[in-house]
Amino acid sequence: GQLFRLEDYRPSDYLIPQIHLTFRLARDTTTVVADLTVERRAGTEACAPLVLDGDGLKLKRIELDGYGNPAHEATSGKLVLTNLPEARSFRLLIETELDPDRNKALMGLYRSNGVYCTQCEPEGFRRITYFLDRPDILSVYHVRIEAAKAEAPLLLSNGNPVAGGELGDGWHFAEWHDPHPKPSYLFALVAGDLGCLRDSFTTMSGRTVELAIHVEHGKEKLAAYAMDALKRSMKWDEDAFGREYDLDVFNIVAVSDFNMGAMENKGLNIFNDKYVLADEATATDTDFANIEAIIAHEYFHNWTGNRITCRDWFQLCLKEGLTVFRDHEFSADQRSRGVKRIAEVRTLRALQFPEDQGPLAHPVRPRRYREINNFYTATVYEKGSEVVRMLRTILGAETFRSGMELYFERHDGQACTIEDFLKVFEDASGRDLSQFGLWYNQSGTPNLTIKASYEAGTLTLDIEQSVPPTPSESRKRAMHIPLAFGLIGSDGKETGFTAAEGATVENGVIHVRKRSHKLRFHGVPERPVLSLNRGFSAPVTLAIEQRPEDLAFLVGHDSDPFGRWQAFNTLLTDALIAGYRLLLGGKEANYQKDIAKLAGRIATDATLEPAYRALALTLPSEADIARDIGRDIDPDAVLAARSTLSAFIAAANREPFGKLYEELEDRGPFRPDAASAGRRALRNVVLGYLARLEGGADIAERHYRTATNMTDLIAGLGTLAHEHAGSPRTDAALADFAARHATMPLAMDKWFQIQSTTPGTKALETVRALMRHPAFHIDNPNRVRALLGTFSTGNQTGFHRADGTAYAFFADALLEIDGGNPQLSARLATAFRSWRSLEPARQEKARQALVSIAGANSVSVDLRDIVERSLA
Ligand code: DPP
Ligand code: ZN
Repeated sequence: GQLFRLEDYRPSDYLIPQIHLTFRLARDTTTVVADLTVERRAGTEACAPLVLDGDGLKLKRIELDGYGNPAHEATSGKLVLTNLPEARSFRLLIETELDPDRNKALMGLYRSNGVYCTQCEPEGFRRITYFLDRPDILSVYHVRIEAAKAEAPLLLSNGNPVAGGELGDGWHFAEWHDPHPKPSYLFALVAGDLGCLRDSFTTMSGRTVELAIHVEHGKEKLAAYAMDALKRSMKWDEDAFGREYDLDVFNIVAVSDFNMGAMENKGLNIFNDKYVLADEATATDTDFANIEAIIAHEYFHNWTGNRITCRDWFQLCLKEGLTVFRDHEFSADQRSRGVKRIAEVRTLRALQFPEDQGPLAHPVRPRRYREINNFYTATVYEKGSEVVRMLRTILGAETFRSGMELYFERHDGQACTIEDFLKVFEDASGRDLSQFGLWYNQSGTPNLTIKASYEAGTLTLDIEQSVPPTPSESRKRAMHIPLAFGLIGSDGKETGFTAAEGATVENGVIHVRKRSHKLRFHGVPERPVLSLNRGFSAPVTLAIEQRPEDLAFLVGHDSDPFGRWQAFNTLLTDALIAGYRLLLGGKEANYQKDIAKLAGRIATDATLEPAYRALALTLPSEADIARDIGRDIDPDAVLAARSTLSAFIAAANREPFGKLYEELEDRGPFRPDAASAGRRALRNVVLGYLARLEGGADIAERHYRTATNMTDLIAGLGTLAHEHAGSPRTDAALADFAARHATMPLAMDKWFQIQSTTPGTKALETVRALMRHPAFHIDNPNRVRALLGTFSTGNQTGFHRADGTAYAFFADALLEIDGGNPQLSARLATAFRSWRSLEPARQEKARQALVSIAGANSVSVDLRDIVERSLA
């Protein structure tokens, strides 16, 4: 693959202000006529060739200003026109022929369950027609769709509907016009036979917008929650950001074959149905929360992404980091802010930290790529969101808001860069943000090492920052790290200080800007307990010696919910790592009574939200523990340490946990709201503990049998399957679940997922067998992710079994998937990214598997890019 470099960007010689597209849809031969108005950019020489992108295209016809066959050279990947007219502007007509049924890559035009649909971000439009397929080319689209009425009664595209009617022979047509100039990656078309849930929304200026969610017939009711989330999102964006919707209609379509979560096409969002369809019988509380977040995310893109888009794909975080930040804020407002923040941090650490600390590390705004599809990463999205959040922390909420206003005002209708984004905040605040800008340009997770000492009213913090070397960046500059903090006195209240010197301290935030600071707080009345990085104000790792009794004190007294959660999490992690080391040394893991007591106290503290308690009592995952150990990892010992701590906490809390389990039983009608979900979450965490005790299998089985919603059903089944794998009652429950959900693919995904995550060496045989199950479809990304994705990322002992056979199996599976869907195989291959942190024998076997992929015939650019960077 070619290497693309940020510094090579230059504007296109030509613009395409208008495009008129006509689709004649048929399963194997769809024709597309693109009628382009092309304009030479001022300053471009008249002899400059026009080079259009294509990908696997078949050119049927080409006309220039009405004349056939102008001077051109066409391959499936490119169309080059030369000897163009002297006039600044001309018309170009291009006809291509597509075969949507054979498109298994799910980019461009394809069919999912008989529905024609498109995915064009980032470079799928070039699989539909030859075009300047780059985000800085903004065009007004007019789209005409013709199809057989029986096959596709519903015809949708971007913008507003402007015409429609019969064509004879059972065919019909519809025309759509989108007045907002947009990049090609936001183009969308849907045609098929779908059911629909309708509603409407009145905007802040009083305009009525017709809302529709299109789903398979019979599933309309399952879109109700998504519709509600959409209306709440529209209202929230008006209230929180002053952003109003700008078309007469807003359509959402749910399809079952989709590489991403969803896509923000202008006025026509296309969703993976996993993030639309939900009711209590089919979706877990996590699914409900994800639907709410992703509906919001795609809707918010209308302003951050669509009205203001990216100049080039290096700037992807301009829309994604900002839009994730916006959807996080939305969810925080709809649910519990403290709980939401803890969940965000857990996700960031689970997905982004390992990326930043391994061979696939890249800056939030990368400077190089071979395959842009591989940069839809946790770094661009989640760390990108953290960077926006830090900006708000540094500037304050009000100045941040004026910066955003300025951004919308100054850049509406443009394709922008990160520099444009930072500039509005510099202008709004009068501050120099050049050091802060390093967050976009420098990869790696910064570390802060802090030593604290107290003497005679003065608290001294010795703060050192370092950013570890990452691929192609060995030397790092000092970053601007906003560290929110609190000093807590022995009475549990914040203690003050009279002055601080050695670093800027304002509004509860220490501004770390140099490699080292000696920060002195004067006038501190007693030795305080430190609460640092409150609310996880900066995405960094912290190394600080804190006494267990200070951490326990924070668990009970920090006014910051994240700080409380973090303190307990640190205690748990320290205990787990100590247990792991004992087990590796051939000893038994042993744990302090205090930690079990603390767990019991948190579980039963009625002043704390149940959702918070559930998060606090969830032990760090095996992957979390492995990440904190960092090197030479033996996943079997990690699992053993975790299981023994869990059993230890359970044994010490048998009674209170048992009581809590009874008290929390849901007796009323199902409600998906955050508070109800929090109670279910706490009860299911407690179930996990109780299941470790004698009689645990009975409880889990009863939980499964009496469940009245998917959340509880899955909790019961998962506990049975993971703690009592292979037992007759587990097999019976799995068979029962499959029989009840055979016609519900999203529920069956969970069935695959539960089995692929059963710990231990046997899982490989299970996964192999499930790949031959009639319900396993290698073309369906959700199913592949449920079985193989979960196995590789969610089953540490199964995937990393010591003999390396799971790696070899997985490598073969990746190559098979790669033949149809390279984007999916490449994404799955990232499961190998932390291979160098394993113990040496496993490392070697993982390396061999990667090498075997690299050496295979016909590996896609996507997969090769991941494998080669992982090996580098
Ligand atoms: N559809 C993906 C998202 O919204 C890519 N834009 O994040
Ligand atoms: Zn997005």
